[in-house]
Amino acid sequence: MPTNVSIEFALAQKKYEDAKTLEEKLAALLEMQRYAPDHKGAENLRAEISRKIRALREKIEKQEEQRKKATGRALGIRKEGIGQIVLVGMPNSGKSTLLKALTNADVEVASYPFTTKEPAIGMMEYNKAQIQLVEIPALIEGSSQGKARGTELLGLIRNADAVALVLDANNALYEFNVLMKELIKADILLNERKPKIVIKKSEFQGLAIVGERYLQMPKKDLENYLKKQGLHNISVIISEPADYKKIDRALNKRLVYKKALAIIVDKFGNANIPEEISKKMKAIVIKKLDEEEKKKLKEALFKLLNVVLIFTKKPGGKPAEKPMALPAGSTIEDVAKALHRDFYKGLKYARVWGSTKFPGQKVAKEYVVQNRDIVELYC
Ligand SMILES: Nc1nc2c(ncn2[C@@H]2O[C@H](COP(=O)(O)OP(=O)(O)O)[C@@H](O)[C@H]2O)c(=O)[nH]1
Ligand SMILES: [Mg+2]
Repeated sequence: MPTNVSIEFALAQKKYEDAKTLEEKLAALLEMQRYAPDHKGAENLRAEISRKIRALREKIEKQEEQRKKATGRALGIRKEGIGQIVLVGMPNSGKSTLLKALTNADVEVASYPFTTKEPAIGMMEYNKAQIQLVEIPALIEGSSQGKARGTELLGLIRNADAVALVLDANNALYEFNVLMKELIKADILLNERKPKIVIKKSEFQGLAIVGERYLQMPKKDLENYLKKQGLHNISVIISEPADYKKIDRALNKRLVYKKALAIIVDKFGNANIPEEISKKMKAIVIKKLDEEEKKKLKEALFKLLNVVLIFTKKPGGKPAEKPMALPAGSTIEDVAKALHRDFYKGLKYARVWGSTKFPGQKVAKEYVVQNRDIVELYC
């Protein structure tokens, strides 16, 4: 190794040497590559880094395939209701207490850690819809390295629709930081937006970059960056300002993005919400778990799912007992599609009670429905 490397390079190299997982190693190598000396004498070094990156990518892909197979077999809790939210926290934070208070689940609440050794499932009612809550056995520092069945537990989180972090008020910020760190290491990002960058393998030779005007680096540099990683035949479609961090995220196929909130369990009546937490996600302090607090919690948990509940009705009839859940932003046309193919084909207009100015107002197919609307379709 040449001695005239930058401090950034040396630090990245240290990260590489300390890295425990393949993903960490890859991240460190990419950093080394970025800071590698560019003079002629360092050619071998650069080539070696590129070689290592290519080999690691292949290894990660293989590992990923195996993991996928394993997930199909062992992991994943069958989803029920309109969405699955996992309760994630460190030992003794109050997960079981919450699950018990919000659902019909019969779980053990105890003052010693690791009481809950298997995921516990409960169904929470919200406006006649059912939301599945799953208490995940406690995460700890090192879960992402497989400690305390971490790989399996993080797999369950990866599969869920949304995440509620359950934090003990006495230690909220510490617990928050540990959980966030473990989740990030497991490639689970909370409340982050997926970059609007699509990277696809291409059947054609060469790199095609679309959306060059969004690049925050010279196009040539990005091309070199990708080529050095062994990515020669790909197309990159960029639809928003993009720096290397965003490009790396788009390249990392293992990343998942989840909506999240924090529930701070205040056992001694002295909780405040640390700014570091509220900057990242909505945080709710729970003191007594009375009806009012439960209502607030249910509302916030429902919001995480980003769906609207729609009650359909037949002309002249009563609204359906149970609502249907559709992605937020759905239209009358989507309601019809979800209900029945025939409705969708013959749809003319609808009447809506709830979000419209007048009860039973006539609306067109393109009308965007809101939560708890009652909808009558006309074919
Ligand atoms: N005072 C008080 N104690 C709580 C509250 N929530 C949980 N605890 C206590 O904290 C301990 C751990 O609770 P548990 O729900 O089993 O935590 P888990 O390990 O995260 O499932 C138990 O002794 C609970 O009684 C709360 O809201 N107020
Ligand atoms: Mg528990």
